[in-house]
Amino acid sequence: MAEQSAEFVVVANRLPVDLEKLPDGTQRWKRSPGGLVTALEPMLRSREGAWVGWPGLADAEAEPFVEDGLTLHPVMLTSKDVEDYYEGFSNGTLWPLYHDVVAPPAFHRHWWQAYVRVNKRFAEAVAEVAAPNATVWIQDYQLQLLPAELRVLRPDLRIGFFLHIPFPPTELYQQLPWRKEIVEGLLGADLVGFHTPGGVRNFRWLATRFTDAKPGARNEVSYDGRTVKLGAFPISIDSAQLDELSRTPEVQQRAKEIRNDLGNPERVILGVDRLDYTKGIDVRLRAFEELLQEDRAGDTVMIQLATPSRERVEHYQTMRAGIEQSVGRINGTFARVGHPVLHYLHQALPRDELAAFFVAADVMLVTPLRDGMNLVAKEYVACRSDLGGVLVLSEFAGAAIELKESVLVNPHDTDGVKNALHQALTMPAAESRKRMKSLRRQVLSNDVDRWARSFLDALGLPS
Ligand code: ADQ
Repeated sequence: MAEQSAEFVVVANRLPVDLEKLPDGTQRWKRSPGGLVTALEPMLRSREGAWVGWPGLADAEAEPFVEDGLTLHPVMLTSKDVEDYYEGFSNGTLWPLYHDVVAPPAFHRHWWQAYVRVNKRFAEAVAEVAAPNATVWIQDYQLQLLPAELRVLRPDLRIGFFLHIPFPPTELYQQLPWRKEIVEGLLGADLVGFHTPGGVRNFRWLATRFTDAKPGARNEVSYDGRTVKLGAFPISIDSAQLDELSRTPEVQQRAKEIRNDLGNPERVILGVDRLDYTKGIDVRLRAFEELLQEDRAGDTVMIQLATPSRERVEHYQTMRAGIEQSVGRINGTFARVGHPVLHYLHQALPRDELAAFFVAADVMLVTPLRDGMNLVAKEYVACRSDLGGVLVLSEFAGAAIELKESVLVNPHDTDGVKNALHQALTMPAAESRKRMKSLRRQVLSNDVDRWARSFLDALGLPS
């Protein structure tokens, strides 16, 4: 593709393809599917669009290439960049800070310098591919300086930014030594999107407090002679596709096999997460353990599926050790030979297998201490066309605003989670069906396409 010719550009830390190094030293591309890719791919392809991002392999070289009308434009990172920009500032500073400091964020100047350096590199890459007056949509917390950097290089572009994680309460955000720079970075966009109205409020307050931005109409600020729009755009999933997958005879059969393999217990509880300290996996293990101790769990088996995540970051190593210790303790106390009460799989599962677990579970436990949205909660609902199952959901997940008919819990209140779990395990079918029906109405009518469309409409990209 010629330079500066993409009319629509998506920028994310990661490309939707991974670069892999084979044992013989050669490299190859591998697709890494995800909700965002599914939602944006048709739009990108029909507009001869481009996706700019890191292909996931440090110290590598790769050239841009075109696949089915979509240009994939790699931005390269050295091992030092990965250590300081990605594992350091993104995941050791911003991630815990933006999740209500549930783990202490670390502030290191050399991490910050790497964040600035890499954001500038992304800006140069986007400036190379975007056509005159093109629309650029930047994704997430790793690239918060990019809107302003890009505006300096290419004032002709229309720039949108969406944050996939929570934007924290103002007092917490103010701990950040580079708070002003990041707010100014985001104000380089024409539209800044969050999952919830709370994120909009926090950002708006900080923008007027720490920069020259002036409050404008309700969801706007004026800054640097421009109007910056702010908005809440709760993300969703490819609901119809998951609904369809979950109804297939293969998935239904596999769900039966799973229950059979568990010894056909009366009730199955499920947790599905990236292994992350924000997800409150420890919270739900504690609630289940106490129910077992009090002999209130009945004939119940729990499954926790956890995708390996950020395994080189220290907090993740200690958290994993803690969870695995709890799993051992709970089974050590309550299992019988051949019948664990708790199954823990530290593995990423294929989509159809995951759908079968959702179909097999009577109670879905989603208990993050903080979560931007939480797609797992929506995926569970999409898989329950039988109207079976009860969703227990943390009030601190963005999804709680929309999924009001779930059993809402405060994950900091162990008794509360325990009682909610008990309520879910013993809920009369008429009540749980009614709740699931209303949850499904929400999830099936608000899918990820609608999310993308509403953001791009607000940004002014014609359909
Ligand atoms: P995440 O923190 O990754 O996303 P989430 O929204 O729950 O959290 O998405 C996780 C995804 O991984 C889901 O699609 C889930 O099915 C999948 N997954 C988890 N465990 C798995 C396993 N063992 N095997 C296979 N798949 C597994 C961030 C924010 C969220 C926000 C999303 C989207 O932290 O708050 O909802 O981005 O904006």
